[in-house]
Amino acid sequence: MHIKRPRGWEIPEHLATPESVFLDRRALLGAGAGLAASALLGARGAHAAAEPGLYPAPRNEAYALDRAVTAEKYSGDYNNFYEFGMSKSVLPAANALKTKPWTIKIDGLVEKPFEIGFEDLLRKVTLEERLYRHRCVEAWSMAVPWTGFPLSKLVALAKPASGAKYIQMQTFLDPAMAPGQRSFLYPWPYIEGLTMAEAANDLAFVVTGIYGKALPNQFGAPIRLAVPWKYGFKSVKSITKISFVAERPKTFWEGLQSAEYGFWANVNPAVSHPRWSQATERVLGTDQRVPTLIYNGYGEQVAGLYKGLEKERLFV
Ligand SMILES: Nc1nc2c(c(=O)[nH]1)N[C@H]1C(S)=C(S)[C@@H](COP(=O)(O)O)O[C@H]1N2
Ligand SMILES: [Mo]
Repeated sequence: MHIKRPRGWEIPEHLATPESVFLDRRALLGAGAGLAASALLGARGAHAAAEPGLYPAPRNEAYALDRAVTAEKYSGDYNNFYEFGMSKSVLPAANALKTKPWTIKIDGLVEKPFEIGFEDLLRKVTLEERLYRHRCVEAWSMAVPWTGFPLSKLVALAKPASGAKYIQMQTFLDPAMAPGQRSFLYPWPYIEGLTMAEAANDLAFVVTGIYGKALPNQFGAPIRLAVPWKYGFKSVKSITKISFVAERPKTFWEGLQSAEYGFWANVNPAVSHPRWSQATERVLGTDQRVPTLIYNGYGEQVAGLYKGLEKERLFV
């Protein structure tokens, strides 16, 4: 069966962005629809009261795109989330992800280890929306409006000790909930990490929402990372533990195949993956391949992080 999909340039900009969501919301509020609003609150109960108006968050215009936003119908049903299966169609399986309650443990080289509930964490930060590119190591890409807050804010809350050199982030471990974790072929749980300098960079973003709403499960609800200058596998999903450590973390993909997936994983079109070229990328929702950019186009903000590290495998 052949389904004709609109090409990227055929999708009107207003459909490819969550603008319509914003407009609907403004219309509702603007109409002074007190009755409608309280009816909504009544219907949604405690949740609505606990998260008053977090989404959509104001957009930070400093993070602009050179391309159209990828519509959710493409990005939301083409995901990598190995905990729920090895295919791209993990959306139905990810329904099993239970995100309430959700606790994040902060430990390692910090002033005082602690645990914080996801809702409590949200009360300590200010959410903003940023348009980011995302480049998977498999050579597909998308551009999406993430909602979240700078990772540096979380680091400040954690109060790391001076001996902390890396921040390690870990996904939940629950084979009963996540069928993929029943496979012994993978070094569960999923672990990722950054240097403290990378974590302090403005671009490193803790994500709690997308398309002007809380993260749908398949995107890594309720809280994930977005480090857009690195290959997508660095952007760890559904984080339950953040550890400040002195040694470089052994990451999930390194544990699996270190020759192909390293610690740094900075995007570079000139450095091929051992099994394919990284020169171009397929943009989700289009038939187009476009040139891949060094640091995925974010070199101005991040290239300085790697001065003096030229001997490292920075681009694998
Ligand atoms: N816990 C966890 N995080 C993960 C993955 C995963 O399988 N498990 N896949 C990674 C990869 S390879 C990519 S490309 C992105 C995909 O994010 P998306 O599904 O929101 O597009 O998530 C990354 N984070
Ligand atoms: Mo990826």
